[in-house]
Amino acid sequence: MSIAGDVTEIPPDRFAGCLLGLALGDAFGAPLEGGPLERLLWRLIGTTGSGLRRWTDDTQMSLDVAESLIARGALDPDDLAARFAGSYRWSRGYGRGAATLLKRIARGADWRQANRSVFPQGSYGNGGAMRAPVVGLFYANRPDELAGAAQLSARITHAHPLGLEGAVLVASAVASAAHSGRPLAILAESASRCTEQPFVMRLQVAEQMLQASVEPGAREVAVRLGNGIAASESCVTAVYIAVRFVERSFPEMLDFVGRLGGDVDTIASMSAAIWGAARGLSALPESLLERLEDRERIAGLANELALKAGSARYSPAPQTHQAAPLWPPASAERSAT
Ligand code: R7I
Ligand code: MG
Ligand code: MG
Repeated sequence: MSIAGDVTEIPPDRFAGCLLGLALGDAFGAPLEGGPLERLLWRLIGTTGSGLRRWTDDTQMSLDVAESLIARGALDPDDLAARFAGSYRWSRGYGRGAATLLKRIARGADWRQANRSVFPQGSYGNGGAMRAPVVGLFYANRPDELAGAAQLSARITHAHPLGLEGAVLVASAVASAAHSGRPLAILAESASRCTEQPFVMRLQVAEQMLQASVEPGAREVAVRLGNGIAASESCVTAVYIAVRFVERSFPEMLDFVGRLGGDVDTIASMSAAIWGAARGLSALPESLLERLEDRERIAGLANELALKAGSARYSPAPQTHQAAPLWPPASAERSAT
């Protein structure tokens, strides 16, 4: 249930499913990302000394968000910016613009200026969206704060309206998945938050694809919904794939994302975070988890985040009528942010 004001407990298993799903999608998608040079590089640096699959910036920044929320109890952009900058390592494969501006923040720049110092309108890359699942989980029981928190978490590095929109979409999809896990509800509830045109149009295409009698192949999905590094080229794709595969197995979903090409690690990590929020840790394959870098650390953070989200939970005002919308309308959200 995700009715605004109706607070339901989200089991810790779903927090762990989301965070570990995200890391698995990232770590197992990374070898398939990019052109021949990037793949060669990842073959050299894509495993830890003990042979585990390394994850990339998608997971690193998500862990930064989790640690910041646990430490601060709410989205604190200054704390988060400092963590992003402190965690930056080139070997995690950050986007070029993000790498430049994180190094500027590490040297003392204020994120409020740095976030437009590479691209004048801010980045429209998917780097804000790829870490938004953590925000979606944490704010899942506070739907009136969720979009604002997702935007703020993205704005530190991705101030462009399309970069922000991707974060809102992915955070909303995770919140909906953690509550109900019902496929079409995930799509409808997250779509109701979107107003930017490339997203709105693609969400309509995604809905049609989900209702069609014949499922499109990976190539068609890549062409019609996108498989690129821009938020508008990858976030709807990830939500569509999570919804399509939420009642099937995790490896089937990863296999499909691998065949999309393009920004595979990020589309896989966002899809897998939504899938994991709906299905929980117990549905993730042990055969993949046992090969993942830092599995125990991620599981521990998920548990701490669940505890913190529970204690910071929204207390609804007494309801005077039962006709509340599933989520607050997007216009109300945006005017509050
Ligand atoms: O979005 P970002 O953090 O990158 C995330 C991606 C994921 O796939 C990760 O797995 C990692 O591989 O990188 O990094 P940004 O540098 O902010 O954006 C990514 C790219 O989008 C940039 O390097 C640009 O190529 C492009 N881009 C833009 N190009 C022109 N004008 C983003 N914003 C703009 C823009 O405003
Ligand atoms: Mg990456
Ligand atoms: Mg990527």
